[in-house]
Formats: sequence, structure tokens, C-alpha cells
Amino acid sequence: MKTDISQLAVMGGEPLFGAPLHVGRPNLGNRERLLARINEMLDSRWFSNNGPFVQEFEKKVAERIGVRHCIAMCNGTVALEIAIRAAGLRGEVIIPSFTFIATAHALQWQEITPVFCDIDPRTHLIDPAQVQSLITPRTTGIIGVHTWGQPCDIESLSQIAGRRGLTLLFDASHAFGGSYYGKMIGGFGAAEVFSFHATKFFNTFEGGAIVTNNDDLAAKIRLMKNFGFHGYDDVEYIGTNGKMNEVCAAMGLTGLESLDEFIAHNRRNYLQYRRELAALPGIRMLAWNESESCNYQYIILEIEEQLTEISRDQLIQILHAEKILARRYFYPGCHRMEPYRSFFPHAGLLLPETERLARKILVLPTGNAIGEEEVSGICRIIWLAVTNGKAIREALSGRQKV
Ligand code: T4K
Repeated sequence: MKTDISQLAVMGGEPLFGAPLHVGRPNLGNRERLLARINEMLDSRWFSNNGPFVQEFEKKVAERIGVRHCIAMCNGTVALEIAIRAAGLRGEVIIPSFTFIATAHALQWQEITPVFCDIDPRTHLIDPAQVQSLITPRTTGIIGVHTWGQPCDIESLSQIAGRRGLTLLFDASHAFGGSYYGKMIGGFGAAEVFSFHATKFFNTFEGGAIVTNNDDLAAKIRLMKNFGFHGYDDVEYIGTNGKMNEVCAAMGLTGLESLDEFIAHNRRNYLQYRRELAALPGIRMLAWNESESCNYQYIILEIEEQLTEISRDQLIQILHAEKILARRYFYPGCHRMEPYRSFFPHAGLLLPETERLARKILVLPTGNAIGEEEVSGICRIIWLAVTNGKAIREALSGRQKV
């Protein structure tokens, strides 16, 4: 156990961990079950194009969430692009800037302007009050993002969308397994989009899905994700290739069987982090609302620099040196990335909370590759760094920053 700052790897000591600890280390279900499915797929010679595993996966996801339709996709980004197109969005669409860049790109890719909205600093979620003020005659929709897996203020967003005749979609990439007032995320708005990327607590290697209760929209999405084909040689819409393949669906079916274990493991990690960091001044950990179903897949800290005396980036530098690969999602905010920062160079003026949060956010490793011992080790390093903030700051000044 390291007790003195001279033992920190950033000061020349040995790293605490031999192998790196990742934020997005994929969860694995039962390997034998997965391999059996893959063998079955190889024997059947059915690899893609709405195969039996994809159909079973869609059925199981829809059942679990309680929605009429699940359309599995090759990834969350293409799922977003297709949902946006199928729902008829154009002109301007309001989204939070504090999200993964894919939310914005899925619009801009189709020459729809993402209009960046600020967040509620307590939850990191889109602020419905500001959404209202961003609506213009060109606005056709709102995409709420259930950031970190917490539901956004669906009620307020639905009211605004209803009143102003806008289409409401949700980027639920982080929120598989979560609920809002007891109802599973996935059943809200015109449609919701999940990502099942390897770094998500539930993954299909690469993958995603659109879920909706709207029959017409679902039919359109099914055609669009398969080039617009209706039958062998009739194309009804402009479409693309958004199909999930059978290996990914096999991984998804196997992961679904372990979903409750993944969540239980994440919850244990979350509670341990919370216990071990609670008394540390200057560190705020985002709390899950345990009256709802949660997936606990992200461990989110805000570093209050004036209390820790060490900056967020210095803390990351210290953690990385120990091979704890903490991340600063979603720094610096979409509005500060291209092409948006060139299009809207002053967008930050309307996004003070996003700017503040992007400067202090830090995401820690969790998932079933991280256990009690790793969480303890990570927390001890954070304690050592923060309680010696001033001395470390002085020692680090002049060294290379992350
Ligand atoms: N909307 C939102 C709100 C999203 O967060 C995302 C994706 C999307 C839409 C789009 O969904 P997809 O099209 O991706 O399905 C990661 C993921 O690539 C991305 O899926 C995710 N959000 C985003 C939040 O995080 P990076 O740039 O952090 O990935 P990377 O390669 O740095 O991986 C993170 C950590 O995980 C690393 O330390 C390495 C480790 N890792 C990663 C992979 C892929 C592994 O240990 N094994 C692996 O197989 O973006």
C-alpha cells in the first residue's frame, strides 16, 4: 500500500497495477454458451441478414423492455442516424452538448444542424428549461440523452415536444436496463436508441438497437437498415446497411443471460467506491437513483479543484501512471469539437454548466474486470493524491501534463 507521495508512479515509484485498468473493459457472459452459439451459426451457414440469432435477440430485448419493436443494428451511431432519418427530422434538432460526439454527428452527417443545449449540473442531463429557449421555426425535434444511464427529464421534454409539435427521440446508448418511474427506458418518445458497443456494460462486440412502440416507424426502420429493400428486388426508401450480424447477436443473447450479474457486480463496485470516497473533500460522486432500475455502468466523479488543490488533469496523470486509465468523458463538449466549434465559435456562452462540468469530470474503471481489491487500490491512490494535493501540485509543476 502506498502511503507517501514519493511512492506514486508519477513520482518515479512502481505502478500499483501490472495490467491497465480500463473504464470500458468489456463484460463477458458465459464463454461456453457463446462458443456453442457461434458453432451453431457456423454449422448453419447463416451469418447475417436477419438470421435466427438476431431475431431471437430482438424478441428478448423487446420483451425485457416491454416495447413492441426492437430493431437490432450494427452499432449505436448508425442506429441513431436511421432513427433520425426514419422519424423525418431535418432543419435543427436540439441535443445536449455534453454527450458523446456520435449524437451530434448522427445529425450533421445528414446535414441536420445540432443545436447544443446546456445541462442540469446536478444530473449532467439536458436542461428542459433551456430546450424551450432554443426552439426556432427550423426546429423539428429534440434528442434527449440518458447520460451515464440515468433517465433525462422525460416528462418535461415530452410536454415541450407535444406543445411545440416536435419529434422526441432518446439517445439511450448508456441506459439499457434502466427505468423511469418504474417503466423501462426504451419505451419513451417516438423511439429510443441503445448502443451495445464493447465498452458498454452489456455488449454485442459492436451493436445497437432502435426500440419503439410505433408500428409504422418500426416498419420503415426495418427497411432502411436493409438498403430500403422490401422483398428481393423492390426498394421502397433510400436505405443503408445497418444490420447486426449473427456473431454479434450470439454475444448479445449470451450477455442477456448474465445481465443481472453484470448489474449486481457494477452495483457492488459503485457502493464500494461511494463508501471509500464519501469522506474525501472536493470529490463529488454522481449518485444513482436507487428507487429506479439502474445499470451502474459508469462511476462519475467531479473534482472540485479549489478543495482538492490538485487539478482534474493532474489527478488523471497520477492515475494513468498507476495504470488506472480514468477518462474525462465528454470533455470538452461537442460544441468544442469540429466541425461544430468552427460553425458555432461562441456556443460556449450559452453552455456554462457544460463548460464547468467538462473541466471537472473524471470517469473511473468498473465492470466485471474490476473487483474489490482494484476499487480499494484506486480509492487509496485518489486519497493519497487529493490529501497531498498541494505538495503533488508543486512537485508536478513543470512536468508533462496529460
Ligand atoms: N451516443 C452516446 C451517448 C454514446 O456514448 C455512444 C458511444 C454512442 C452514441 C455511439 O454508440 P456506438 O456507435 O459506439 O455503438 C467509447 C466507445 O467507443 C463508444 O461506444 C462510447 N459511446 C463512448 C462513451 O466510449 P472511446 O473513444 O472511449 O473508446 P476506447 O477505444 O478509448 O475504449 C475505452 C476503454 O475501453 C479503453 O481504455 C480500452 C477499453 N477497451 C475498449 C474496447 C473497444 C477494452 O478493454 N476492450 C475493447 O474491446 O469510446
